[in-house]
Amino acid sequence: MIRAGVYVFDLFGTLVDYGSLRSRFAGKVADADAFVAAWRSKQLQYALCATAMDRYADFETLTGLAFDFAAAAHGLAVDAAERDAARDAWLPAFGDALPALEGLRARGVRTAVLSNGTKHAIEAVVRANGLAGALDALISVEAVRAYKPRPAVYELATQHFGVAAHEIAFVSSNGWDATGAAEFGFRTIWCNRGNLPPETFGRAPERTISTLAALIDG
Ligand code: LAC
Repeated sequence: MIRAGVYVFDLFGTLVDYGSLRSRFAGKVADADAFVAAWRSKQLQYALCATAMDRYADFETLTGLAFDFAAAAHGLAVDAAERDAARDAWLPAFGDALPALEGLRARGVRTAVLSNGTKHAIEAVVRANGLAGALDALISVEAVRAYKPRPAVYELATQHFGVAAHEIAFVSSNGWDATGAAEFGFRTIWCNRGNLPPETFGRAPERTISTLAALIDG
């Protein structure tokens, strides 16, 4: 395991599972997997655009706008109430999340979430999944009104814990997020849940794992 006193986690896709949304749209669109992938991809694109354009809107707002785009692209007619319900749907934690957090804490490691989500959304999903007791801090990008991989976002974690970047291990299932964190100076672990090829742009992660269980090996 990477020896670091602080482990910081991405939230959506890393600790909690977007995949659960696929069943919500099965039968409503021709290809629910493609619809959810398009939604997620547009959500991240809007977050990157908001950061590049210095035109911040919170992640829930961008998620709703991305839903509208993906729905139009996939021929899904939605009303606003249905869109908001999908946007705010409960996302379950991956089964490996709580044991990994608890395992790290048992080794004296401090743990945190650093997410694009609003503080309100992060708290809600962490609490609903019973993860709150295993996390020392919930850090939202809201404080800097920009999104990962802007360095100022990763800096929120070093500021919070009062440590240097190389004293933090950062865990994300998003390759681009792991790259951004590595560029910032974190010791970075890419949890390659999707069995994807490695990113080809930017600094490579120090370690690649396929589930969070591997975090507490060794
Ligand atoms: C987050 C998204 C990027 O939780 O997964 O920050």
